[in-house]
Parts: sequence; structure tokens; C-alpha cells
Amino acid sequence: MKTRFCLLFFLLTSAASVQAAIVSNLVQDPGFESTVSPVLTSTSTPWFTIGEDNEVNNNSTSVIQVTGSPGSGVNSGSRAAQFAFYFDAATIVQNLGVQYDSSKTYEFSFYSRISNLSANSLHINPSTINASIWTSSTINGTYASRGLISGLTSTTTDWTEHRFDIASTFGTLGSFSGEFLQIRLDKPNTNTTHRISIDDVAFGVQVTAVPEPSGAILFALAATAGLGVVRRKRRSPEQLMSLA
Ligand SMILES: [Ca+2]
Repeated sequence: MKTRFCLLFFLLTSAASVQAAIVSNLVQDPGFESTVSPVLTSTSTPWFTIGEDNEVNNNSTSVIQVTGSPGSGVNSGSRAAQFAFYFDAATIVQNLGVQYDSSKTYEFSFYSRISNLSANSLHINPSTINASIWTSSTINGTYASRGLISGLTSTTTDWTEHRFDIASTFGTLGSFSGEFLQIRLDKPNTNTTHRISIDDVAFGVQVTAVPEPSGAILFALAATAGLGVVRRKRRSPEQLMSLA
């Protein structure tokens, strides 16, 4: 019985270990790998900027693509986006082109890292990021904020993952089912201590997969069945003795 209990426990814990996951990322160019727009501007796609210095003339180089190797300059691939100007505040934006469905569970995540400590004594403000979700009744229309997470920090030593369960973090979004989604990553502070890099943005429907029986589980089921046969066979002589 003890062996069977252990196998049953194994089966249950194997099934419970299946995690919810995003099945398809709705973000285009999530890792900023496209070379089409190495400088993000108010008119670049799929990522564009809002609030850059000198954006009126669309020639600000405040938010750029930087190159590097995974784990250092970039989180993955060979490129990342960077808020390169200490003095400037700016926002990286993407219209996802899909409608929010309040019956589904979504997840929003991205990685950030700070670098290049400024030597300028004016650059004293925290190098933080705000993440927000906006919606509009028409695609590429007028978007309104449906929730904001502010003050997200990272370090110079490693890339930091920021991950949000949409329902609990952006509570007001639930009232806007059917509206088109927009995501924003904002450097709200001017005169920050560091440059801030962003990589691997993900936004998608969270699905808890129904597990297929794995090889280990099938083996355990077979082993459980086999033990039953062995026990019955071993019991037979005792039963014969008692009958004698
Ligand atoms: Ca990348």
C-alpha cells in the first residue's frame, strides 16, 4: 500500500506541476530585433515613442536600439531598446491590434536593466520604468489608460523580469472588453542616474495546459498495475494453505 501511495502522490504532483503559460505573444518584434527602425520615433513601427524630447521634429534619438550579447547588453537575441538620454523622459508604445476579451486571463511581462552610471551631478533621479495598458474603441484611435504599475526597478548586474497577472494588476481593464489594446513602457523621470534598457516584452492569453500523459506517468501507471498482479500471485499459496 505504501508503494501505491507513493506512486499516486507522484502522479498527482506531476499533474499539478504544469504551469500556466502564454501560448502566443501578441507583441510584434518583442525582442527589438528588427533592424527596420534602429531609432524609435513617434512614427516608427511596430514600436513607437511618445514624449521624447524634440519629438515635434521627429528627430530625437532618445530611444534607440542597442546591440550586445545575451545576459549583458541584451537579454536575448542581439538587440534591445534603450532609453539612452539621461535627461529625457520618454515612452515606448505598441498598439497590439487585438481586442481585449475579459473572459480570458492575460499576462504582461518584460525585462529591464540599467547601465552606464552618469557622471553628471544633475542626474540624480531614480532610473525606473512604469508599465501601463491602454485601450481604444477603434484600432489606432484615441487610447485611454486602464492601469499603471509604477517605479519598476532593475540593477546594473543582471536583467530583471517584471511579470504581471493582468486581472489583479490592471483591475479597471475588465470593463473594456472588446476594445483594442495598447501597451506602454515609460521612463517617467528626467535626469536619471542610469540609462535603461528593455527587452523581451510579452503580452498574451494565459492558458493552463491539460497535460498529456508523460512517459514517466505511463511508466508509473504500468508499475502500479504490475504490483497488483504480483500481490495476487503471492497471495495464492496462502489461500491454498488456508483451504487445506
Ligand atoms: Ca532582444
